[in-house]
Amino acid sequence: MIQAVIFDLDGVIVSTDELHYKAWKYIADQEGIYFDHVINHRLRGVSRMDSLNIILEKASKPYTEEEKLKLATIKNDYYVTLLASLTPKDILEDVNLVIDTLKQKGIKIAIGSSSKNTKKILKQIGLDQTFDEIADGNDVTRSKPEPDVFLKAAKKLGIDPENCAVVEDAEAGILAAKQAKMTAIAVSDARKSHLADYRFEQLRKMLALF
Ligand code: B16
Ligand code: MG
Repeated sequence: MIQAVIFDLDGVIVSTDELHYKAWKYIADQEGIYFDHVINHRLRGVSRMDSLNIILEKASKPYTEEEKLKLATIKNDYYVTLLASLTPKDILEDVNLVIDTLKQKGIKIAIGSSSKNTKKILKQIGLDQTFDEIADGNDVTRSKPEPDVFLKAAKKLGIDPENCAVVEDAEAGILAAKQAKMTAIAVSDARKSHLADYRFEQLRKMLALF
């Protein structure tokens, strides 16, 4: 029986895709590296350093770990300034309805995100007091598709992974959910994943499971 739902943040609750794109594009241009929306798409759900390594696949010279850290810091500083533009209006469709309904039914809710900026983002969109627990990129060293962030969320909730469902928009997140032995609910792009247990075009359709 599903007792808790763990929501991915970026792409499920709010879309920060374009803000990540702008910030990574700034880095890529500065370094003379080709970067476009197709490459940006591969960064969904992937940690900051893993994202940088994907971008550097197109670089013409090798980068030291120190140089990489510097680039990731510049990217993040820029990205954080862009986050200031987010407001509650950016909450994605159906999110408030789904959260309210799950709460009424006594289902626990948590966030399981790769982002180290999770708390900042939730504050910007006015959902910082909404979730029972938050597990994010600051809680784990191995990012999705490893199951760590979802297992951490389940642990914080005090609920067995088998009784948790994950809502994800990225293939890496669906893989992470299945590795954690959780029910995987796919929305958006993740619906392409063969591993998902359920696929919904609209988030509200997941309420049929409760
Ligand atoms: P940060 P999610 C992920 O969030 C984003 O989808 C991904 O594009 C980003 O690289 C990652 O967070 C790390 O974000 O640089 O803020 O720590 O989809 O797991 O909620
Ligand atoms: Mg996501």
